[in-house]
Amino acid sequence: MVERGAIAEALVDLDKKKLLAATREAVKDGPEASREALTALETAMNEISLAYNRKEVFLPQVRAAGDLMREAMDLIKPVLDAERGGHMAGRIIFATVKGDRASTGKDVVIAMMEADGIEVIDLGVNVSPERIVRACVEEDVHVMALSGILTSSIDSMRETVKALEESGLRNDVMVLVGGRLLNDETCARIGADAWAFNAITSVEIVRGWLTAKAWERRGE
Ligand code: B12
Repeated sequence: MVERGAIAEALVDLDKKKLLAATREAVKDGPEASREALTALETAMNEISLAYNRKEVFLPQVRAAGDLMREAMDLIKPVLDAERGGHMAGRIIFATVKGDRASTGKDVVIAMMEADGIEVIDLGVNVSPERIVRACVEEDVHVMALSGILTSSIDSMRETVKALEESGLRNDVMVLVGGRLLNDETCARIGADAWAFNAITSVEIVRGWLTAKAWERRGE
């Protein structure tokens, strides 16, 4: 069994040695324990960003925790890749929208999706609507996931969906938006199909869309 507490605690304490040791332990226990370790990393990362809001930690600590989280995820990924044996449930595009440079939330959601067998084309941060739409065409994907944690990102998400509409592809592409600052009202304003604020819900939504080929069933 993974000591989920040990992983979260080590990340919160920025204790690299302890974090990597606890992650290696989890990885040794196999895919299930590795998935639990990913969830522990996400929970701890969210806790750290909330502690920042309460002014209990400062930006350099949040950034250092993000870097440590990525190092731990690098240990977990090969175990989950090996479990899947190359079989992927489908491919999606993922990007942090124009004007927003946040990568930590995006990276943890992507790791969770990949752990579930979803192939993710990560376009990075601060990505323009045109580039995101072009990638959908070039990669022939039917799901687009947009990340943003700034209030201004809501407008960027709206612009991205508009660009999709203008390209004539809106009905062929399901749009998921996240983070934390979104809700039903902003999701509707953006024109997205769904929103989520954590990795587990994101994975459930996207897996459901891929399995049902949701873009073919619009209006049914
Ligand atoms: C770290 C950080 C930064 C770092 C980001 C580094 C990096 N590589 O990511 C840096 C230093 C670049 C930064 C810059 C700025 N930041 Co900043 N930043 C933060 C901070 C402290 C933590 C964010 C974080 O990493 N959280 C941890 C991750 C795991 O959580 P998350 O991002 O929310 O992701 C989760 C969910 O949202 C969701 N999710 C995320 N993406 C997606 C996508 C999909 C599709 C789905 C379904 C779900 C999903 O799942 C994730 C996992 O659970 C937040 C404060 C906070 N409490 O969030 C401020 C915060 C976001 N920043 C803020 C601001 C103002 C800025 C700056 C404008 C500051 C400035 N004046 O320069 C700049 C903007 C730069 C830019 N253009 O992007 C404000 C935003 C206010 C607002 N409402 O607009 C915040 C809220 C701080 C505050 N309280 O004022 N920031």
